[in-house]
Amino acid sequence: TGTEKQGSKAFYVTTPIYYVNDAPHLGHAYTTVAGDVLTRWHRQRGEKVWYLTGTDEHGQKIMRTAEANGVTPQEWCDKLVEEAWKPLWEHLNIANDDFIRTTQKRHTDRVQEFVQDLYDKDEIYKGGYEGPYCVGCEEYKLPGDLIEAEDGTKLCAVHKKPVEILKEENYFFKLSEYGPKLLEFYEANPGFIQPESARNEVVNFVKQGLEDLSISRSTFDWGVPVPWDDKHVIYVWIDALLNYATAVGYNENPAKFDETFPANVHLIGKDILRFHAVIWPAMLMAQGLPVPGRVAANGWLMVGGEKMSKSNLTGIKPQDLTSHFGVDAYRWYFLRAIAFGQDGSFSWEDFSARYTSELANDYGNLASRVAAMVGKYFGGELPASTADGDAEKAIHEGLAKAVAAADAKIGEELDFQGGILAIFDFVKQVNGYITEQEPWKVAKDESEEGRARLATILYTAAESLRAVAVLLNPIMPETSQALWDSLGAEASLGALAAQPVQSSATWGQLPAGATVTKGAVLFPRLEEPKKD
Ligand code: ME8
Repeated sequence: TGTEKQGSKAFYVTTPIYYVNDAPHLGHAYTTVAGDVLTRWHRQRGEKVWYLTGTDEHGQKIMRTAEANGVTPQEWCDKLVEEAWKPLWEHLNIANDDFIRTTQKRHTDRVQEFVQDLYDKDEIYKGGYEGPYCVGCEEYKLPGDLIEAEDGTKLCAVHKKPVEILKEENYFFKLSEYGPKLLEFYEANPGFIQPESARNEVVNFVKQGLEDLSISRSTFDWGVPVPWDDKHVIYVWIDALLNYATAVGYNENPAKFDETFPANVHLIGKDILRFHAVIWPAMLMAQGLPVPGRVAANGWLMVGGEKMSKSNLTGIKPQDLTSHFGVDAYRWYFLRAIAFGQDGSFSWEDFSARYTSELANDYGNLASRVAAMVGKYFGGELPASTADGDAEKAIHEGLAKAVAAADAKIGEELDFQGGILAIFDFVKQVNGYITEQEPWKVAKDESEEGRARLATILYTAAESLRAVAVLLNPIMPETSQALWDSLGAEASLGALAAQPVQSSATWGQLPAGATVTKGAVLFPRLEEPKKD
């Protein structure tokens, strides 16, 4: 599949580069957290990974926002990037390797070279275009992309705002010539577009025939100048898509470029599917560059039945949720609650209910009970397991199953929900094991046999938690570390992030004698419940 790494190539993951007309919201954080989990998962497979995010800073939308705020576009972008975007990714523990801004020279120079090269190859010509344009999308719209207001005004179906009729003399990329090649490519690479519904949408769109693409604008100047005609700036989407190449050394650092490009996974929202699954591969084909392994579209986070957007936020910021539930629970919740690729709604009630039952009760309580019992019955020194029976074998098997399922689902299929469920099914199994084995009763039997039985039960539970800490580390790194510390695992096994997921089911890694302590409560009881 496209997500496998080849040879010495790094596993390269990207998010969209976000428009900085406003601060990030839950929707942006959703895609970025998903990318971070995928990144950490592959790192924990021992792979070399490169995770890129950044900001899209050119175009009319940004220019108008800056004007409305009485500053230059560059000043606006600098402020938003430093005060809103970067701090949120830091707050959410996003482990990106680079942050590209499209106003950086390392980007703009390379964009000019790329476009000049296409011009020299006769892939670009001068022509005219007139049509409805949505500034929100920064895109000329086709008739099928429009809806009609009650008074007959044509609206963009995404933004529900009037489109503007734009007439320009522009440069065009011969996109129409790439239809057959793209269809052939989709056919040969069925995993290229995920999910299936997105793939079907793109295939149908391309089958209808592609029009050439206007790749320059001459009615405003906030963009990268067209190198052979400085009355034009390069269309913001051409500029933006190229970030995936310029950030990893296109035309600048061949060694870095070869070991990184193309992306194994471009994570995007389904609103920008055509750009990534049609225009971007066509641009690369035109240059003879390799096309990405996969374009994975997440669904929309909805509020009140509408796509959550900058103008439709209902006032909930990522920080409002992290201050109530904590950063780890936040990272976990959206991937757990929504099947990746499907739309999903957020509600305080659902988050609170899942937090309490799955994180605090199932996971957090298990961790604290086991540590408390090792403390109470064995003075905090992990006993050896000497009396494994059928119940223990069932746990070993359950763990092996959970690891295989989680690795396939998260690492390969980008089915984050399925992977998380597989891990939590195992957590439930361990809870069931303790309930059945009743160690508090076994503890009353002070015979040698009784002690051996108690030791085996507690070792089995602690060793299970050792694996759970490893498996959940990509999703909830802070709580996994706290659990790792509480199990005293670092002393014998080393750093948590260095534990390979593939071998996490190998039984017996936590040595007898490990110092188990009752650490901080992983998921504290929530403050008074919040309501929508
Ligand atoms: O489109 N639900 O930037 P953008 C889920 N600059 N995901 C959402 C979302 C929601 N309600 N709202 C936003 C752009 N997203 C371009 C991208 S890439 C070369 C250029 C996420 O600021 C989702 O990933 O409008 C979506 O694709 C992205 O934010 C759009 O961010």
